[in-house]
Amino acid sequence: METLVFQKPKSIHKDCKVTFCPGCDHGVAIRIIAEVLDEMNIADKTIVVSSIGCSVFLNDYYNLDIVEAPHGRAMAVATGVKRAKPDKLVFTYQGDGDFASIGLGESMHAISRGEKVTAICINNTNYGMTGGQMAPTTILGQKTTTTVNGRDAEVQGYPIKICEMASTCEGAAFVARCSLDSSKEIENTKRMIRKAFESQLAGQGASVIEILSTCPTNWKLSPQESHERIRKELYPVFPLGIYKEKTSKQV
Ligand SMILES: Cc1ncc(C[n+]2csc(CCOP(=O)(O)OP(=O)(O)O)c2C)c(N)n1
Repeated sequence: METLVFQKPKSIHKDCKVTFCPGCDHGVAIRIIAEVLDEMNIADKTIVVSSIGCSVFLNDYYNLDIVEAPHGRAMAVATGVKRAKPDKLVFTYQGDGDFASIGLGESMHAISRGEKVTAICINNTNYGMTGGQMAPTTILGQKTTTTVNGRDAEVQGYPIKICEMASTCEGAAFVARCSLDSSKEIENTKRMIRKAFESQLAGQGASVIEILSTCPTNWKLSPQESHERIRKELYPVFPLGIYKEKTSKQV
């Protein structure tokens, strides 16, 4: 008798090849989002807005309707898509540079307007695709190719905290920060993604899921060391948890 030990979610192309660096968490994030869509049976009514950065090849992975947004404009594009197709589940998949640097205006205004879309932001504390420059989320002391002595608050300012900022918006319905550094956290991240999608489908407002993720190539750490770095260095700066959750009565 054959036992099924592994299969790809239906929302992922059968023959897709992983193009991310070894140990990068983007692949895990993409997979668990697909699992949630399959489990909720909503792949057919989903439109993804992909962005510029390591997530640019999203259409090579997802067997879903995808719109590609220019760098930073994902939440603006998602706004248009959702307003044109209000019955769809619309989510963005963005890097932290895309969401919180070039796209900060688009992101915050869409959340403030309470657009019924979900932003999934992969926070790897640098610009991954372009070679590891400082991002708005780079933590103090972190060495990047543009902060070779480590980020210095006097010179480069302080890191931006996506969930803390997004949760101040009245239009935000569900905001959570999670991580992929262990199987327990992966399961928790899946639960948070599901809650965000459920909140969107209930018409509650904007939802934001920030996922702390590895970038072993630019961090110059092994995959295992990268997860250790998340626990040791990123958790204290970016605490995990739900930052805002509107109940259905508050809609
Ligand atoms: C308008 C514009 N400015 C700059 C770039 C160059 N660029 C491409 S990807 C990228 C950074 C992406 O970093 P992030 O959004 O954090 O995603 P990651 O690659 O880390 O997943 C930049 C600056 C661009 N493609 N378009």
